[in-house]
Amino acid sequence: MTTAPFSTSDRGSRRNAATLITGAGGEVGHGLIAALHAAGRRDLVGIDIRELDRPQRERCRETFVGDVCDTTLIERLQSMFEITEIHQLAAILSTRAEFTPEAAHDVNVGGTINLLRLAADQARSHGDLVKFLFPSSIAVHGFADTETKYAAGAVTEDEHTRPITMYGCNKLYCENLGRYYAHHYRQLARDRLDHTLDFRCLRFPGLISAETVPSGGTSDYGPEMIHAAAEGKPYVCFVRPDTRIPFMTMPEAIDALLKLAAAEADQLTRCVYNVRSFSASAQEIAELVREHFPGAKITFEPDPQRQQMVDSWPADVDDTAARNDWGWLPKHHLRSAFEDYLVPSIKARYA
Ligand code: AKB
Repeated sequence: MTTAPFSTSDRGSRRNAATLITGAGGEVGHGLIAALHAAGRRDLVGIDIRELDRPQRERCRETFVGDVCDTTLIERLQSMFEITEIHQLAAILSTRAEFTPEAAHDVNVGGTINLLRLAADQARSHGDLVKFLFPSSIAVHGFADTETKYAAGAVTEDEHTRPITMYGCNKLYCENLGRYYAHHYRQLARDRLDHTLDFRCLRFPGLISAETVPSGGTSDYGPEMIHAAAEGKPYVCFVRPDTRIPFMTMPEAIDALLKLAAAEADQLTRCVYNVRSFSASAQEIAELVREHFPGAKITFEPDPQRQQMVDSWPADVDDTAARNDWGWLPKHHLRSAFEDYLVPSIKARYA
């Protein structure tokens, strides 16, 4: 745990200004902290259950090794910082959550409520809105069978939201919690605040990073396949070749978070936005991997349970609302994601 001396912020209080990032050591956390630091932000406070690596620690004003379910830690943050922005990235992803669903609920929902409460308490104490960025997921959608899935095509934010995973249930509930805290929190209390937080949410598809390898997700077959080939290792894909879901690269995901965070509130017609760069089948990804890594040994051995989870997710999502409200535009399609980002970056990583 690193600490810094108290300083008097420009509000005359004895608390440091802070942008709080939970799950700071995760895939999105790595990219987000690097991007915010590169953009000149020097108020970053990172939290993770494991100590952050040195480059991450050096990009943060302070870091804490701790659990978002730990209310003592949350109270310490309340006493130490004037928080104006929170990125609640801490989560147990869909595969890992199906082994310990109650623990996933504790982290994904209990942790998020703790941070929403912190944001509301901060708004009360320093008098400003707290901007709250929350990553949701395509896992909030649920299809009973692949025929319905493929007939639906690219779904909007409000279609087919009947998740079959604990992770998807958690994310869908937290989307509604964020809307509640932002607009209806303590609505009968005489001392309620009219505005506590500015809740903004992205529903991420499968994310593919060249810098990090995912763990605990069910869309991980995409990145796992590429990283295995780059390391010269065989890969056994746990879904069928025809399995199709939307994906985006990690840099695009980080850019989308920053763009949504920077949007003027009056641009936004909703709290929750779909984003995606391309829809791809496992076979299409495998073909591009073999094209760029000719020796790649990729086989398919579907795991029926994980297959059912991915089959319940949409083949694609409609990102029109994000394009119209705050100018989201994907940078890549499938082929350019490989040629312009994944292959050169991953080859450099494993060189
Ligand atoms: C997962 O696979 O659980 C996540 C997701 C699709 O949100 N990557």
